[in-house]
This record gives sequence, structure tokens and C-alpha cells, in this order.
Amino acid sequence: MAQNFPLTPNASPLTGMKKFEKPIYITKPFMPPLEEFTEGLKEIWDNQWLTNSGPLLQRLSGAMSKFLDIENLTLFSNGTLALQIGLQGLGITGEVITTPFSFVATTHALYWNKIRPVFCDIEPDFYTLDPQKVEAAITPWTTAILAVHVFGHPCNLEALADIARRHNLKLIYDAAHAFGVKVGGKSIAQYGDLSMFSFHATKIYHSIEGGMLVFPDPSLRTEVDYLKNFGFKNEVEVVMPGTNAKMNELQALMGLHVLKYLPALIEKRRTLADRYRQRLKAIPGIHLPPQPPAGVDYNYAYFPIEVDEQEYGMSRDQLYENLKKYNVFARRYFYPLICDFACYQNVPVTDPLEVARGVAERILTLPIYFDLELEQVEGICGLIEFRSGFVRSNV
Ligand code: T4K
Repeated sequence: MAQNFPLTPNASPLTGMKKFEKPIYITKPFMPPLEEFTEGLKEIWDNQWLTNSGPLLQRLSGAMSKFLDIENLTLFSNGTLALQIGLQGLGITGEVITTPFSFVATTHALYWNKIRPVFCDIEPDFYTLDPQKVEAAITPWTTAILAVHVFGHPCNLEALADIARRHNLKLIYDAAHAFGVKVGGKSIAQYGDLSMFSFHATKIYHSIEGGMLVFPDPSLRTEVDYLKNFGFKNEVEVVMPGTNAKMNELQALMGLHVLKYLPALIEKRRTLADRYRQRLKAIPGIHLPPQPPAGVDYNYAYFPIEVDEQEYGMSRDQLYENLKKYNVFARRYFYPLICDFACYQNVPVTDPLEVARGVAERILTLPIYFDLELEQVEGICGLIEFRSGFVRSNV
């Protein structure tokens, strides 16, 4: 049965449970050394070239190609516009099977293309689309699957590719969380007909705001490049009603600098995630996702836990509110489900979404970012652990 948190903030000599002095948010963007960034700014000042495919953008594009070992990619002002344009570039229409357990932009990108989302359930371990449910949701109007590597966990790549091949559907990945993830030694960007990455400030890798499309078909490149620049083919020809979704030079500069640190960013998060696992694994009612399967190089983009109210003795929402009192701002990513937002409530949903509904009620993503200290992770775990009444054997 749920109970109130017994401690008031700042008043815990008994347990050492103190309110953190400064707020600890779910994430903090990594800031490269200021001197390095300033050097790059000088170049931008000299160039007097701020956007529209400038030299730094070209450099970032090259660096990305090398990093991902992929030729066909193009950069955008943000991930949402990248996905909208990618869908348009592939000519997707009708119905698209997608997940309700994601950031709302996944479905918005369909809506902006007048495509009907068909929400389908997820699997309970890594929260990605359940291939069996996907297959059951296919209708004569289905043209594509839009799956999400949610929290950076790879979808069931083989099963989805098999379904897409057998039903002649495009397979599109919202890989907003999955930058730096590898499967079988290959970048996750190398799977499917199209992948979108977000480089938003809250992501493991960022360019302040930014996005990228990666695709195996080189002929898509021209189309999406026109679409992100008003449809201009040259100075006097506009070949399609495009929009403005160009990455600017300041974004590209940040992207170039942060990319150098990516291995260190992943490594630090791995250490933090290991500590969370160690400290939380034996707490009754706190469930962690399994370790990523063999062959997956994970990026530790998020640290989700599930709170079982009965076992833990407190609901997810109570834990979330109580952590806030101690200056810990965990997030309920992704609650509510996208299909439950007012703007999508009129979309018919036939799948009962049993797994997704349960996960959305129990999920809590804990702070994880480069500047977070192990002691802070200890403190957060202490708050979670204390409430459970669980006593560590080494205390
Ligand atoms: N698909 C998926 C699966 C996505 O997750 C996203 C974005 C997209 C598509 C769309 O990609 P973009 O168009 O954004 O490139 C945040 C991000 O704004 C959003 O990019 C992200 N997903 C989503 C999961 O998280 P909010 O509304 O939760 O952000 P906000 O402003 O509450 O920030 C979270 C915390 O981060 C703050 O409490 C403090 C910290 N923070 C944030 C910013 C912006 C900082 O410390 N510094 C900062 O500059 O959506």
C-alpha cells in the first residue's frame, strides 16, 4: 500500500538522505572545452558563412560518413523535420505501423505527412515494437513500419526486416536515441530503409539542435536535400514544395566538437549505468531492463526503471514526486502513451496495447549524463532504496 515519504527535505540526520544542493535533471548536455569551441567560432567569423551548406556543415557531414561508415546521409536543423522529410522523400502514404511508446514527435512526423498511425504494442524487455503484433496489424493500406530504438535499445532488426520484405513495406527507424549504438559491429544506422537521428541538446551526442537521415539508397539523397532547402534545384528552379530544415554553422561546429568526445561520453554513462544496476538490482519492486544482448554495443542513452507499486510499496508517480522534493528530476518517459494525447485520441486503436500501457504506468527514467558523478548516483539510489525499506548488507 502506498505511503507518504517519511522524510522532509533537508531533515534526515537519521539516514543521511539529504536534498541535493542543486537540481539533478534527467540530463545535461555535454559542453566541449570552451577554448576549443571559441577557436571554431573564429573560423565562422572569418568565413562570414552562417548557414546553407557552409564549410563546417560539409566537414561534419564528412566526419559522420566516416564515423558511421556510410555514404548516404544528410544533416538537418532537428530530428523532427528530418523524419518528416524522410517520410516524404520515401513517398510514404496511407497507414504506417508505429509504437505509442515514444516521444510524441515520432507520430507528429506521420501526421504532418497526412499518414495514419497504426499503434501497435511493444515487447516487455526493451520496449521496442513487438514484431508479432506488427504483422497482425498489416492491412492493404499499410506502406511502412516506423519503429523506434527507444532508449537506444535496438529493435528486433531481423524480424522487422523479414516482415517488411515479405509484405513489401518500407522499414523506417526513429533512431533519435541510438547514436553510437552498434549491432554486430555495424552502426545501427546501417539497418532499414531510413534512420533518423536526433542531435538535440538532451541527447548523448548533440549539435545544440540537429538531426540526420541515413539511408542505403543513394537516389534518396537529392530528394531530401531539395526538401530541406525549399525545393531549390538551382537558383532559378524549385522542383518541389520544400521547407527550411537546414543545419547552421554553429550547430555544425558544436557537432564536430562533441563527436570527438563520443567514446568518452559512452564510457562514462556505462560506468554510471553499471552503478545504478549494482545498487538497484536487489530492491524489491524496482525492475531494470535486461543487459543488452550479445553483439550490441549500447550507448547508455537513458536509464529506465519500472516501479511495481505492490512490491515497492509506492507508486511510480509517488516516487517521481518524492525524488523531486530531494532535487532529483527523473522523467516519466514515455507517459502518457502517444495515442492517449488529446490530439491523437480520435485515432482508432485496435491493439489493446497491453504491454505498452503497463510500461507507461511503471516507467521512470533516472538521471544519466557525462557530468553526473558516481556519488550522485549513489545518492539517488539511496533515496530509492531507503523508501523500499530495503537495507543493504554492507551498511
Ligand atoms: N523521436 C524521438 C524518439 C525523440 O526522443 C525525439 C526527441 C524526437 C524524435 C525529435 O527529435 P528533435 O526534433 O528534438 O531533434 C526532450 C527533447 O526536447 C527532445 O529532443 C527529446 N526527444 C525528448 C525525449 O526529450 P523534453 O520536453 O523532455 O525536454 P526538456 O526541455 O524538459 O529537457 C529535459 C531536461 O534536460 C531538462 O529538465 C533539463 C535538461 N536540459 C535540457 C535542455 C534543452 C538541459 O540541462 N539543458 C538544455 O539545454 O523533450
